[in-house]
Amino acid sequence: MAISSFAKRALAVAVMAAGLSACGSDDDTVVVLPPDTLDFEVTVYNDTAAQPLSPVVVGIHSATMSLWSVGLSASVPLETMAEGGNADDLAAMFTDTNVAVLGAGAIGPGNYEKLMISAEDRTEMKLSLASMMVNTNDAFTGLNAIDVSGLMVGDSMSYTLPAYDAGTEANSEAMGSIPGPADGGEGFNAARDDTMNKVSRHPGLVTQADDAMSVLLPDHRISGTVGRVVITRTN
Ligand SMILES: [Ca+2]
Ligand SMILES: [Ca+2]
Repeated sequence: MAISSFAKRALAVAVMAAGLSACGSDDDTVVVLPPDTLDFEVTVYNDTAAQPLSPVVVGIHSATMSLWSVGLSASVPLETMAEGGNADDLAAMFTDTNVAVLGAGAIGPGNYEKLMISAEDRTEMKLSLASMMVNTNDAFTGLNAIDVSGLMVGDSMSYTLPAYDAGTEANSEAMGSIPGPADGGEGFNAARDDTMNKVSRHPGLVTQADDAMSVLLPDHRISGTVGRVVITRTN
């Protein structure tokens, strides 16, 4: 039976204390246990009708790191992912003991992908995830700093995926402005022509039923949640 991360930390402290108490005697050996690595399986489900999800970035990080904050302007790496679907720069934000993995490819409507990620055991273990709905200007989804430090081996946590607006590109859904298969238009553009310039829950897509300039059809709409994530600790 596996020992919980908390129990291992307590054991490490006890061993260290025993080592320290031995100082001054003939036996001054201090035992330092190597950091444990925790393994997680992260399954991402796309529940939309017609919105492929761009290759997902999943990371585990400290409490001081955050990929975005609702109400604040998006970072350039988030803007890059939310407008064009490329999460490489977001993944590069995970440095030192913060780790990230990228999905193998886009996740189509009704499909899912399992990603494996391992991270050094520590007190703060936050899991974040991000992906673009590619038939949009700058709509994305994800999880922001979910605490996985207390998850036991074999246990799972499930979350629904909300739709966010990066606030970095106007929601015209016009021809030439959407990188996904509904349009094949532009992805990332460094200009910020969305008057909000802040991350928010997505207000809803403009379709041809709303505005003849839009290239989107009713199936492209996103309402409520766009998918689910199941996080399972495997080791
Ligand atoms: Ca927008
Ligand atoms: Ca932009």
